[in-house]
Formats: sequence, C-alpha cells, structure tokens
Amino acid sequence: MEQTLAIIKPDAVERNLVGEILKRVEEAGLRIAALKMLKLSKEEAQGFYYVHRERPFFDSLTDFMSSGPIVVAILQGEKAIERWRSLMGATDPAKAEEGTIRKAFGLNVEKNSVHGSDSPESAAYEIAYFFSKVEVVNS
Ligand code: 3AN
Repeated sequence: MEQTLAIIKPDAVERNLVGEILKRVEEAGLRIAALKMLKLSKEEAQGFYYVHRERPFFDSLTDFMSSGPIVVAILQGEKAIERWRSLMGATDPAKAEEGTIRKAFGLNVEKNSVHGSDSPESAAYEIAYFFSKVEVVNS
C-alpha cells in the first residue's frame, strides 16, 4: 500500500469543485486516509514548495497557493502516487489528456486545480507537512 498527498488548489475550491474531484478519487478506487480544509499563509506555501524555491514561478505560485482555502488529503492504494498523477493529468491543462482533472478544470499551468506528490520521498515530506499521526486513518 502506498500513500500520496493530494491538494485541491484555491482555483478549484473557489469554483465548488471539491465534491467533483473527490468523486473522481473514489471512483478510481483510491481510499481517502485523511482529509481537511485549510488556508496557507505565504510562508507555509513557501515551505511546502521549498524544492521549487529557485524556479522563476516560485513567488507567483506561493501567492496563488496562499490566496484562498485548499483541501488536502492523503490518498492510499496500490501505486497511489502514479494513479493520482494520471487522474490529475499533465501540469499544463492545455496539454493534459482527455478525461483528466486538469483537462476538465485546470485554468492554466499555475491554476491547475490539483497537486499530487511526484515520488515516495516527496509524498513522505508532504504528508508530514500537513498531517500528524492522529489525523491519519489506518485501514
Ligand atoms: P506538477 O504539479 O504537475 O508536479 P511541478 O511539480 O513541475 O508540476 O510544478 C509544481 C507547481 O508549480 C504546478 N502544479 C504549477 O501550479 C506550478 N507551475 C509549474 N510550472 C509552472 C510554470 N511554468 N508557470 C507557473 N506555474 C508553474
């Protein structure tokens, strides 16, 4: 069993897409092991995206991610990291495959509606960033 961190980003929460996105998660057979809504400060967004600190879009990305509420979840299942990333689609919604969340709802490469960990190492960092042990269901 693998775990990954999913985020429903401010652009999607704002457009009332939380239920639609979680429905796709459940229909794909992934289990939700933890779930909550919160609003990041700019500093918290910078901490989360620390690996991207040298990228030209870092300041804009962390402004956006702290601009409104987000929903964070731990998704669990066989190959959860890969399965959630394929449900999300490519980073740029214009290049995302038909049937993916970013194709359906993403607005542009920054406001692309969802986030998913890209490796077991980033999943471990990202899960620990948002959830304490008692917030995670063991099933
Ligand atoms: P992904 O989220 O598909 O793993 P990353 O890790 O390359 O993509 O980028 C992290 C986040 O940074 C993306 N989800 C997106 O919101 C933002 N981002 C990536 N590339 C750009 C870009 N060229 N311009 C603005 N924002 C970007």
